[in-house]
Amino acid sequence: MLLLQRFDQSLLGRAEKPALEFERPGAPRLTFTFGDFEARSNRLAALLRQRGLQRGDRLAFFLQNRPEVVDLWLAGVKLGLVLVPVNVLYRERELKHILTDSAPTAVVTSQDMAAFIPVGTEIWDVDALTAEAAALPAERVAEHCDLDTPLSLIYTSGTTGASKGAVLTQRNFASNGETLARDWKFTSEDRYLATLPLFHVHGLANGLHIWLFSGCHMRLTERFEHAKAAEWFEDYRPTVFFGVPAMYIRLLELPPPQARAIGSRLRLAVSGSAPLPAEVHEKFRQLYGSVILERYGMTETLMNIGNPYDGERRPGTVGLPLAHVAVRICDEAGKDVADGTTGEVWVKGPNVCAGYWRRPEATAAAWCDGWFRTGDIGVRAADGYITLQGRRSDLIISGGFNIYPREIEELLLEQPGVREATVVGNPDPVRGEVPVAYLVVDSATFDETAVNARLRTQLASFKQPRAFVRVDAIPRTALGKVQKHLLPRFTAGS
Ligand code: MLC
Ligand code: AMP
Repeated sequence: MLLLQRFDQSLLGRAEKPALEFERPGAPRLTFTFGDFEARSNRLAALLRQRGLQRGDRLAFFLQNRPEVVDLWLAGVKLGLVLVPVNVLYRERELKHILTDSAPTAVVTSQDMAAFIPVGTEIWDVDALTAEAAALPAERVAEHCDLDTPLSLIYTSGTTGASKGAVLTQRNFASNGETLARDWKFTSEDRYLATLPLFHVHGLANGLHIWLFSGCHMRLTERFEHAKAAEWFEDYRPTVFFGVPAMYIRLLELPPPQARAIGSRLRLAVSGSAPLPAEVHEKFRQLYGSVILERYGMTETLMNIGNPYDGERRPGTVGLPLAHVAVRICDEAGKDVADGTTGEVWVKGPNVCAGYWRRPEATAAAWCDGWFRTGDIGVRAADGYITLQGRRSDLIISGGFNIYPREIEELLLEQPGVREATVVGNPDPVRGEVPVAYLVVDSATFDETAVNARLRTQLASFKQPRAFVRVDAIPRTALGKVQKHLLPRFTAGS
């Protein structure tokens, strides 16, 4: 079934049903039916067409979570556009790269965020767009699309090099959403508390699509705020919650009676995007009486592997391959390793993206005989459960956001007085890891405050090194490769 036909089961089939409520600090709660989204996205599609957008054209959005992201997504599906979601925390350097590489017709953003967008980019204000669209007819506007029609370019660094756009097709979103809505037993009666950002695939491909496929109810928040979480859970009474480990760690702070009451209404709590410590899994079970379902996904493949809905949700593991996903654990030569032996996780299935945007070499390097090499290292137990053990690259994951040390290292090396720089992930109790920079500097010219300030304007806040550790030399192998494990251990205050 085509993606739009699948959406139509809610957009047309449940037109009168309450679909979404939206919370934003200091503003009244907004509510929408599925029929509202059908009409809003038709009007928006008509406007985008008037502005000259055609099938295959890119349209970026740089927005916090808000209902207009749903409008854009639906209008994009209807017109066969390629939407480029951009992390709201990205700053000059990241934005410039993504916008140059994807070459969108325009970037849709809000007034408060427009100033971050590089000069020379066509900027469309989201409120102005919505107001203008409201005057257009609500009749369905749609182009013919099939499942191979690209729907989104989502930027990820993959295992190496500059950030690349993964070309995700309508099939990728359709197959993943359909499998999850079924396997996680979603019904139109479910209440989904959506706090994950819609600019990354966990919240977008899993959350948004399961909601549209099942016709359940969603409360969308602008972002996750741990100070508000208790209030949201109490007030909305969700049956389903998706989060990253940092969110679950925050939720452990709630008083036991309140946690127990929330847990009694929650039929499914899903964690992913970073490793969930087994101890958090256990503490959450004790406190909430709910066993977290840990799952594993990535931008290029959407979701791959997950613990079962029915059956054992084994702490520390990511569970079993999804119904439509084939998984191999391979050695360096691409041969399958035996169960119990560590190797790289390779995947194949309708969830895997079509390749990297305009980067045939990177695509050729990441695929082998139709299998996508994830770069994640894992091991399969005899009963099929897979445990992730790390990455081939030195990726840092902070609060579920990915950080490629090289990007920060390159920027540091451009700073006056920095002779050598290397960035590593330091353990953090809430975010899992935070970046720390080790520098060899020329003390006469290096100015830490100025470097810090410069990095803030260039990079997302989560990539900002939490400390600059000055060392006499960066340990290297005879071939010059940095030996990060030999760096002196950093502890706060050291
Ligand atoms: C986070 N911050 C935001 C923000 N989200 N700022 C503005 N808008 C947002 N939407 C910033 C804060 O300003 C702060 O900056 C820092 O992030 C942490 O914020 P916090 O309030 O202290 O939150 P904390 O309790 O630490 O939790 C952080 C978090 C955030 C969980 C809210 O890390 C987050 O939203 N993570 C989700 C990432 C995600 O969706 N990943 C999926 C990738 S897809 P400062 O300056 O203090 O650092 C994927 C594949 C897959 O990986 O399928 O799994
Ligand atoms: P992204 O590029 O943002 O899509 O991030 C994908 C990466 O997040 C994967 O390649 C994994 O390294 C990591 N990841 C996702 N889910 C999990 C999980 N449950 N446990 C450990 N790592 C995870």
